[in-house]
Amino acid sequence: MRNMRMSLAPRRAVAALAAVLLAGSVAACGNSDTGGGGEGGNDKIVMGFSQVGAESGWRTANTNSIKEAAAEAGIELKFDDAQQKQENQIKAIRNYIQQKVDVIAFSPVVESGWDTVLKEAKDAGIPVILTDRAVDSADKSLYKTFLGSDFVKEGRLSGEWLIEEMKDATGDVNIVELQGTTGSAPANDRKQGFAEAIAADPKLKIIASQSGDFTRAGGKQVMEQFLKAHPKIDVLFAHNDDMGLGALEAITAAGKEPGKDIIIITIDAVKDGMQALADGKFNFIAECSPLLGPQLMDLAKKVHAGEEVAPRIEVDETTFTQEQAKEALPNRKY
Ligand code: GZL
Repeated sequence: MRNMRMSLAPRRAVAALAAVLLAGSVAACGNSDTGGGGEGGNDKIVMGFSQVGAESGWRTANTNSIKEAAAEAGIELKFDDAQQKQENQIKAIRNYIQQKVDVIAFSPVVESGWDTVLKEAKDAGIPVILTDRAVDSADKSLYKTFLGSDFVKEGRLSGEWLIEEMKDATGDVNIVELQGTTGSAPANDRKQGFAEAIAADPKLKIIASQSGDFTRAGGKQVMEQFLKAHPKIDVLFAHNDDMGLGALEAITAAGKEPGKDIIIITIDAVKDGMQALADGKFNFIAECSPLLGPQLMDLAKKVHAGEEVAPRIEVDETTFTQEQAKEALPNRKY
């Protein structure tokens, strides 16, 4: 068979064409979903976030902090508002698993019922970060870390202020309590911390305690019931500012002066609560910072890079009296 030798020129063209095609295919592989998570395979970290809802001023400030921090950190944020329903959070987390995000973060509306979906995320190799509220899972390997507040301390500081405030009072001091969302970590822990603190003075008595679900409407509705059922109420302890603000309407409608006839203690220190404190309608607020966004994004980058992170990271917080609120208000970020 005649030796089918090709001239050099066409061979070089063929080799050059092959090299171009090969380089192109390698580049395409290099851009595949190698680290960007989610669709498209870009190199941005993709975070799936499930938020409790939009029930309070605190939650709005928390959502703003997370969205602003994600943009600042160059993290692609998929965000879902669960409208305070656990089943919506579980659905959102399953969607994020399907979408193969790089990291999942969420604020669990209640403490229990998360093990199954968190195990699905773990089996999918997607790290989970808890923010704001905690879960009661015994298996701590189901999430990388918790970033948020010490709610027991917030309740305790509230009770300790009341002990001092009432140290010279004579006779029983009747306290009504507006609890946060039933089964949530802040409600459980704030109730515990407050009760432990006031146990030091037997004249301080909680005569009624009910959930207002962290909303203004809930606080107003339950306070109306408290006022109808109890002729002598000396103190209101509300687990957040918003329920306290709702209760203000019920108290004034009942012809009583908030901050004087009924001493009001709340938690959060959002702007509207701090204004009520400065105006003398509230008497004490224990701060609970919603500005978790920047720390959450730093943690997401560390976790995505496989770095070890502390199992629990608590945020710095303080407390406010009426005078301190007047000084702090002009500089409040939320
Ligand atoms: C506390 C947070 C609580 C706030 C409420 O970290 O979970 O939920 O205290 C909010 O205002 O609704």
